[in-house]
Amino acid sequence: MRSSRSSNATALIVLRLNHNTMGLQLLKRLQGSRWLIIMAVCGACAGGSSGGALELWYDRPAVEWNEALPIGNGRLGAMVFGGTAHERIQFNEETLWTGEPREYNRPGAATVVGQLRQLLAEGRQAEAERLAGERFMGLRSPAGDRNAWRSKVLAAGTPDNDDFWQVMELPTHGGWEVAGIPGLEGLDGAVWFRTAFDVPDSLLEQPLVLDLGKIRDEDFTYLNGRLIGNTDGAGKDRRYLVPAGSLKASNNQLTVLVLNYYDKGGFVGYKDTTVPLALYPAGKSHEAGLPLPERWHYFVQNDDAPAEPRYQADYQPFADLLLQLPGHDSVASYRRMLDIANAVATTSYMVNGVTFTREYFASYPANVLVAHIRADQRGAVSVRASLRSPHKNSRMRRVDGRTLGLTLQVKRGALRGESLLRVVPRGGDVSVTDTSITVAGADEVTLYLAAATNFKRYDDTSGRPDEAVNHTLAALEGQPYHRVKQDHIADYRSFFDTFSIGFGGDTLNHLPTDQRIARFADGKDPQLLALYAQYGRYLLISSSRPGTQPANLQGLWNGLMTPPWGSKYTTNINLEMNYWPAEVMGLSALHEPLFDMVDELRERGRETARIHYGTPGWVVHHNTDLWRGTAPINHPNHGIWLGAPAWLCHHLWEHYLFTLDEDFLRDRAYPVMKEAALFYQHNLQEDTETGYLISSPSNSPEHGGLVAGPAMDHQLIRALFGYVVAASARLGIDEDWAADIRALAARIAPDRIGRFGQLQEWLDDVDDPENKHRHMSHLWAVHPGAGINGANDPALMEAARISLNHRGDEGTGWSLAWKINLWARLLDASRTEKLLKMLISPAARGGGSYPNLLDAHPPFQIDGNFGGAAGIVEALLQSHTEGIDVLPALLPMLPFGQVSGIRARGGFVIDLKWEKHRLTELRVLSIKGGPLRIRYSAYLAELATEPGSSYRFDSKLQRL
Ligand code: FUC
Repeated sequence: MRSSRSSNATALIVLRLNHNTMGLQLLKRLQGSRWLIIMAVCGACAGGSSGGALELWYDRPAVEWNEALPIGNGRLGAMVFGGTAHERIQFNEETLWTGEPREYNRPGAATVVGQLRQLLAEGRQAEAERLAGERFMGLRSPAGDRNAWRSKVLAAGTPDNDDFWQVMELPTHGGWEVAGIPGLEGLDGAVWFRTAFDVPDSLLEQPLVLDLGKIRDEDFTYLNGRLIGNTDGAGKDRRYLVPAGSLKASNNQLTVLVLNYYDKGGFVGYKDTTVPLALYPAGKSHEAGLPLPERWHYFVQNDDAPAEPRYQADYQPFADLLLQLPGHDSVASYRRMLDIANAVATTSYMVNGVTFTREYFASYPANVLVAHIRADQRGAVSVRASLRSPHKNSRMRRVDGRTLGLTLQVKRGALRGESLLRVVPRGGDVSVTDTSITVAGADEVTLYLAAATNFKRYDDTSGRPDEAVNHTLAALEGQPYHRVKQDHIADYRSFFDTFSIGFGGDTLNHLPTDQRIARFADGKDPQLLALYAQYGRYLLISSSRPGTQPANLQGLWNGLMTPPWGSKYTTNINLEMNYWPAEVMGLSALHEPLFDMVDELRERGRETARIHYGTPGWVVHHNTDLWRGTAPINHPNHGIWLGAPAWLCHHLWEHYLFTLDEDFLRDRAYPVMKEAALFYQHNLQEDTETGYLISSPSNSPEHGGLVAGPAMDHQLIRALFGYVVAASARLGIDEDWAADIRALAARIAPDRIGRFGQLQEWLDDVDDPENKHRHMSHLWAVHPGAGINGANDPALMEAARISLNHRGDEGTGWSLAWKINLWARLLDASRTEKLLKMLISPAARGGGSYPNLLDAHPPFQIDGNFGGAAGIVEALLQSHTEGIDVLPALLPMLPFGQVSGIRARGGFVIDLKWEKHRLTELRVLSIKGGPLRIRYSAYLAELATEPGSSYRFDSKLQRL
C-alpha cells in the first residue's frame, strides 16, 4: 500500500515505558496571532464534578424526549428531563419486553426451501416471495378474535351523553399514545371523539369534503347523528363527501368512533403536520375551507383490543419517576448537564436566592438509579416523588415509611416488573402514601430506585423481581450518598479512562450543546468531534455491561410502548454497528453481552437451521429479540437473509484479533464459528450458470427482494471460512474439516466489477447508479470486513469507491456512520469529514443528531452514535491489513490532536500526537508481544515486541 523507506528496526530493544504518560497534558501552541489551547479530552484532566470539555449542557429543561439526557448502568437506563417544579425521569429496565417464551420456527418450512431456491434460480422472484410468505416465514404470536371484539364494541351503540368526556387536541400526529395523556400511553382499543362546529353561509349550500387525514385503524364517522363514512386501514385517507344541505349554520356535531388494534391510535393527520383536519368545497383543498376545531372531547369505550399477531417482541418502558418541587416554577441561573467523564447528570438553578442542585446517576455497583437533591441553605429541600407507569396493569403502594413500590405486568406477556423507590433525607419530615413520598424541609434528599423483572433467560421467566429489588436496597442500607457516588464514579471510570482523545482548538463548550451541533459544520469546533467519540463510549458503558443484555436499537433507552422497530436487535447492520467501538476504543470487555447473545442465538438457531433448512449448524435471520427469535420474520423480501451468523461471528474473531486471547478463541469463539460455518457448508448452493457456490434464498439487506447470491453474503461467508481455517490452524484442531472449508471458500462466487465500474451488489450486473439505498451491504468486505483493501486488491477497492459514490452522501444516521467508516477505509479524509459533519448536524428529515447528541435515523436509533464514534477512530488508525496504519485519513479539520489508548489488532495499545497535520509522537504498547509492523506516510517500522513493553517512535517512525 505504501512504499517503505525506513525499516531498520528488527533488533529488539526493550523499553519499558508507562504508555499513559503522554496523553494527558495541556499544551500551548502558537497558531497565527493567538494562543490556541490544545486540551486532551480525557477523563483525568476533566476530573471532578464539572466535566469541562467532556460535558453536554443546556440552558433550559428538556421538553422532548430527544432533549433529555441518558444515564444507564447496562441494566437500568433513564432519561433525565431536568424540569424545575416538575421533573420527569423516564426509566427502563432492560429485560422488560412484551411476549413470552414460545415457538418461533414454522414446522415444515424446510420442505419448501428447495422450491424457493429453484424459483430463484429460474428468476421467478415474485413466486418465490409468495411461496415464502405462505410457508416459510416464522410463526407469529396468536391473534385475538378481531371480529368478535369489533361486534361487541359496535353493539354498545353511540353514546349520547358526553358530559364526562375528557378533552384532547387533534390531530395527535404520533398517535394518541404520545399525547401526554395518562392512560392513553399504550392504548389499543375503541375511543369515541366528538366536536362541534359552526359553518359560514358560503359553505352551507354546496357539497363539501370532510377531510380527517389518516386514522388508525378504523373509523365510524357520524355527522349530526348520521353515519357518513367508515374506513378500515391505517394508510387510507379519510375524505368523506358531505352532500349540500346536510349542515347547519351552528353547532354541527361530528362524532367519530376509532378502533385501534396496534401501535399508533387515532387521528394522526398528515405527514405534513401543518395540514389541518378540515371541511372544504368538493374539488378544492383545505385552504378553501374551514379547519375543524382542534379541541375534541373523547371517551375510551374499550381498552382491550384483541391481540395482534407479532413475529417478535417489543422492548418496553418501565415507568417515570416524577418529582414535584413546589415553588420552583420561576428560577434563575438554570443549567443542566451530563458529565460523561464521571457519568453524572446535574441540574442546578436558583430560587429566591437559594441554589438547588440535583445529581442523577445509574450505579452499576449498587444497581440503582440515584437522584440526589441539595440546596445551599439548610432545610430548603421539599419534594414530592411519585412513580407513573404507562402499563395499564400497574399499581403503586406504600411499602414502608420511606419506600414506595410499583408492580406492573406487561399486557398479555410473561413479564412483570417490580420497582422500589426509597428516600433517604437529611433532616426534614417524610411521609409515604400509596402514591407518593413527600419530604418537607430537608437539607438534602437522596432517592434510590431499584427495578427488576422475572426474566431470567429466553426460556425462563421464573425470576423473583420482588426479592431482587429488596435485596438491592438492603445492600445500600447505611451507605452514605457520597460513598455510593464515589463507587459509581470509580466503577465507571475503570472503563472510561482507558482512552482519551483531544483535537485542540478552542473548545466551544461555553455554548449549549444543541447550539454546538447546529454550528459544527463550520469546522471550528473540533472538540465536539472528540466529545462525540467519547459520548459513543459513554453510551456503550451505560448500556452494555458484562452480564447484561446487549445494546438494542435504542441502547436501553425507550419511552414508547410501541417503539420504532420494536427497539429490538436488527442483525443486518444495526446490532453489529453498536459494537464497532468496543475493541478499538478500549472497551473490549463490553463486547461480552453480544457474545452471550450469540451463544443463545446458537442454541435457538440450531433449531431454526433444522426446521427451516433441514441442516446442521445454526442460523439467525435479520432480527432478534429478548426471546432470541431466530426464524425469518416480516416480508420475505427482506426477512430471509443468511448473512447474520457470519457477521456475528466476525465480532468473535475481531475480539480475538484485538486481544489474542487464545482461551477465548478455543473455548468460546471457535465452537460458535465452527457451527455457523457448518450451516453454510450445508446451505451453499451451486449456481447452475457459473458453477460458483452461492447463498440462496437470501437478500442484499432490504434491497432488491429475495434473491440467490447477494455479494454481501459471499463476502461474509468467505470471511467466516477464513476465520475458522485460521483458528483451526492456530488451535491445532479439525485439520481435515478445515481443509474442506478452505476448498469450499475457493468456490464461493467472487466479487465482481460491473458495467459502471461498480462493485456488484448481486450476481447479475443490475446495479443502478442512481439508487441511493441506505444499506451499503456489498461494501461489507471494505468495512467492517477487511477482505477488500487497498493492499490486496486495488481494483476492487476502486470499484467499491465507485459504488459508494453512486449511493451518495445522504442517509439515515447509521447509514451516514457506515459511510464515514467506508470513506476512512478508502483513505478519503475530506469525504469522511463531510459525512461526520452531516452526522453531527441537527436532526431533520435525514440522519443527524438530536439536541441530546443521540443519533437520528430519524427517529432515534443509537447505532449511528456507535458507528460515528468508531468512524472517528478509523480515520486516525487502522489495523485491518497486515500492519498498523497511523493517521491514514486525518481529517482536514483536525490539524492538532492527541489520542491515547486506541487498540490495534495484534494486541497493541497506541498513543499518538500530531501537529499541523503531521505525526509528532507515537507510542505502542505491546500486550502480548509478537511482530509489530507500523506505517505512517511513506515510513515503515517493523520489529519484534515483548509482552508488556512500550515502543516510542518519532515522526519518521525511528525508534526513540
Ligand atoms: C434496518 C434498516 C432500517 C432500520 C431498521 C431498524 O432494517 O434498514 O433503516 O435501521 O433496521
